[in-house]
Amino acid sequence: MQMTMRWFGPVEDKIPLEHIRQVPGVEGVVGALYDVSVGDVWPKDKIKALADQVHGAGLKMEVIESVNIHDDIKLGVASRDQYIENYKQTIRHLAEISIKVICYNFMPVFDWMKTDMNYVLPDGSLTMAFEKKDIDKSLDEVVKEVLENSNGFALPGWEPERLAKVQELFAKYKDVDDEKLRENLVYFLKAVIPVCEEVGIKMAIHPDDPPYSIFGLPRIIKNRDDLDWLCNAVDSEANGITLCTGSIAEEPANDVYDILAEFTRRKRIHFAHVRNIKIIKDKDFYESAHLSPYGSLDMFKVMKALHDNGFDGYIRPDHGRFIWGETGRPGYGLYDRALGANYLLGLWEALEKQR
Ligand SMILES: [Mn+2]
Repeated sequence: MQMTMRWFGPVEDKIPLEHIRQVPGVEGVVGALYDVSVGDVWPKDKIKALADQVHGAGLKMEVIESVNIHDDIKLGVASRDQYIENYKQTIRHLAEISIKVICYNFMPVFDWMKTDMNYVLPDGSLTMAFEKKDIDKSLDEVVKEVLENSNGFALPGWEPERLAKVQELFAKYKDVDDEKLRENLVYFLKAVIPVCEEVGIKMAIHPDDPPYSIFGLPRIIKNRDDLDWLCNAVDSEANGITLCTGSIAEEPANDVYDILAEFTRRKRIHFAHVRNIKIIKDKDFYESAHLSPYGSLDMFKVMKALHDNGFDGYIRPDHGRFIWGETGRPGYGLYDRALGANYLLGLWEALEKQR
């Protein structure tokens, strides 16, 4: 198991690599290029420059989050073939710089959705929350609120230039239902997985966040059966999963521990996002501190499901709250993610020593 933290690069992230290096037990960062348009080939020299910088700080970079999928691939229009060729080239470039895992998602329009970016907890810390009443507003209103409450930081998957045309994007997806989206994902995977096998990279799909339809958009990676379908659609270890405990748990009917155990056993979980969420009522929730008593998930059971089934992939504490006066990109402060990483490492050490 390799503990990592996400890092948004020298321009986008105000947290220095040197600080991440000082978090005990964190061996690497999960990186990405943020100055390449979605759909374009990632130039090898830019990937190498990023990797060199990370390595220079004494950290590894073996996971990319994310190489985003162009909408034309999700929509299944003719121009997708060129974008898929570009994606294959990016995979080859990443492999040459020793990348092992590519996290991606196949969600139309939004990579994730929260309704409150500065939800205040009883201890005064700030976190992200999702409340259904706030999503029943108009689409434009919801998008505007999220973008305005990002503390001035670009939000991953919420590129303002893309979301400025959100109504246009929605119109394009009007004829894409779950079935069509599944076909388009399989078309993409059948093209890229052979390249991954050849160069030794694993794809790892992030589940839908939240794992149910919002604004009438199709959703296909929501639960155990969807993950089973994905694994069978292209039966290769290179066709894997980023298991995000928070996203999966946002649907209370999902059994997070069983899902973790099954897909770890099946060797398909290459990357784990481990965070806790607190269900407020029905499907409303906020992202809590990582410790079990603060959320609705039992984090010992989460780590045990990974550990006891032979997990040897990458893990990161996913999001954190803002504490000790820190501000920045919502979910990605240093302090609470560092606390989360160390709590998870503590649970792991106990599991290892009890073996
Ligand atoms: Mn996640």
